[in-house]
Amino acid sequence: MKKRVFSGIQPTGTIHIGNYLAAIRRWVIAQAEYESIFCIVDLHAITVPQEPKLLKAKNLEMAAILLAAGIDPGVSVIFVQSQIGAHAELAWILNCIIPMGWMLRMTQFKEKSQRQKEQVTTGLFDYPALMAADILLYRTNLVPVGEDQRQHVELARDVAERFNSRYGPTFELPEAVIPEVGSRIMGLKDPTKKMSKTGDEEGNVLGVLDSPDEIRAKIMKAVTDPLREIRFDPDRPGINNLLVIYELFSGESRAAIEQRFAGKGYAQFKAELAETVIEGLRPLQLRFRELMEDQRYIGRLLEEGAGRIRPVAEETLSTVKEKVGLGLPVLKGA
Ligand code: ATP
Ligand code: LTN
Repeated sequence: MKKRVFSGIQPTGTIHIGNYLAAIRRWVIAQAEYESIFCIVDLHAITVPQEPKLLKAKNLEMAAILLAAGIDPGVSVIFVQSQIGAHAELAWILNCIIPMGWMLRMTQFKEKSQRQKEQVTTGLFDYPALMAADILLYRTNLVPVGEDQRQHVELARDVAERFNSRYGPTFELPEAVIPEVGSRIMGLKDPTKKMSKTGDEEGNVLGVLDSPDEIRAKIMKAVTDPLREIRFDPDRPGINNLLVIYELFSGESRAAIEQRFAGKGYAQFKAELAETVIEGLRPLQLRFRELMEDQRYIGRLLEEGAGRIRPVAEETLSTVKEKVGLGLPVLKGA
């Protein structure tokens, strides 16, 4: 039997090249080999305040980006999380078996809650339980994500083990699949922190829908260092990040890249990087614009996607409820 892949992305902020290189582009490759399900996680998005109309529009835009990137709805399932009620319901049940201590260790919550200006919600704290529900509902084997999600996928695995040992074999144990290169694309302005969809200043984030001029301007202004030597070196976060981006968009080897730019200046490297990124994103951007002309088509695909896998989610949920003892016993009488 084919292994099953599941992953999710929040319909918020600017979809950036970190999301694209570490997640979306790898999902496109995964779908050829694995049975794949990709989820637009709007219930995760509302863990921080969202403008209601914009959130709906973002669900649609995110679907269009996934399709434009090459997710094939004839092969994979794409759907919006809130359209399948079982996610929230399973998350509640998992809440009741996840020790608080496990949740308190989640580093993303610590970072996000420190950065956030508004009041931090219980939902933001509980985010990993909902993510575990997403993964476990579909008997997922592999979860392709960026480095920042490793701890959450491990939590999902721990929850599955705990449930299985308490109630008998129920869930598959999921495994994170994280790329060796590009699992953490850094900000252009602050290359010591990951590029982020939300809360990053303009110029730090390279959006997959950015125009060629925006891409050129942002890359030319990206922070480097005074060493003027174009070489992969994790101790030089600015230039290293730009080289990793070049490597992933060009598909060239590190040796070839270093050779190509030996003795050249940062300005020339940046100019070539910008053109490589522009070319790399061009097909996606063209297809995106076409798709957005027919929003009904995208809506239908999302409905169909949810319709196709809802039975899987519901079956898992009803097994879980049965094992936990929710609902009524077998009734005697007429
Ligand atoms: P936010 O920063 O608002 O939390 P995000 O940029 O992390 O958003 P998500 O929707 O949370 O975006 O993530 C979607 C996928 O992109 C996840 O698999 C995540 O690991 C990956 N990802 C996010 N940021 C980066 C990055 N800078 N480099 C590589 N992968 C990333
Ligand atoms: N938390 C993830 C998005 C996400 C996800 C998932 C990823 C929600 N549910 C299930 C993989 C599997 C993030 O990228 N911030």
